[in-house]
Amino acid sequence: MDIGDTLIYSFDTQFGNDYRSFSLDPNTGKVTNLYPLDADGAFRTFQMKVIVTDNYDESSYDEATLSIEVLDINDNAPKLLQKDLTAKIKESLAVGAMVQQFDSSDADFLSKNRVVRYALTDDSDCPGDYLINMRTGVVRVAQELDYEERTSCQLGVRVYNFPEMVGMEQFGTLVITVEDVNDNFPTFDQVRLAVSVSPPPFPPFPLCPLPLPSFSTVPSPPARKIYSLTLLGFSLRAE
Ligand SMILES: [Ca+2]
Ligand SMILES: [Ca+2]
Ligand SMILES: [Ca+2]
Ligand SMILES: [Ca+2]
Repeated sequence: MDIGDTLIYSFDTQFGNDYRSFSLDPNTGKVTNLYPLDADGAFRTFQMKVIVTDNYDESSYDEATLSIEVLDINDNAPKLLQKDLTAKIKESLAVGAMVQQFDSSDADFLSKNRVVRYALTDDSDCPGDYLINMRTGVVRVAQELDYEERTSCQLGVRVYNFPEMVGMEQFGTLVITVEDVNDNFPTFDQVRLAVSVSPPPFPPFPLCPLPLPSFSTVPSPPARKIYSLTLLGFSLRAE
């Protein structure tokens, strides 16, 4: 470079198309991106040629290759594939059995920015009944269920990046419906019942209307309430 020379910078437009994403200050050589850069998209690396000329002698020039790699940062929160899930289970489902599973995706490029964890939020209306695997998102029964005590439950679920970063999270819900099974024995209101009948007439004996013991049990629709009693050789069956 001679004293008084002015250097002019420009892209070599014969060398690919990557230069179209950048501007080059012809006087300072400063390269600026024209569009937002995104390591998570298809354009993570760029390569272009920069030519520098002496404005007094354009035959005098030099060139350099400029390679640009866009580095990934954690700028995408994990997203639940389905935010709101439901499940129907029987009250007899064993402790530890799977109820439902949350799944998620994370658009970040580097695996370290895609590490996700799952947790139940504190606003569940059945605390302690269920738990979620922090790594797999599988929800399981945590303690014995009882339809007669609780017939449904809404769980709040949070998926978040680990290590935690502000805003890198999403929330979902799981509504669980508990179905009844016949898990209660019927019980009589009276364990002893006194019945008065007239002396049996001559055979054939007519059927005697008998006061039947009242019957009670907690609701269990699938169950039929059947009982029978034997009196003086007569068998009586009621359903
Ligand atoms: Ca992320
Ligand atoms: Ca990213
Ligand atoms: Ca029960
Ligand atoms: Ca039941």
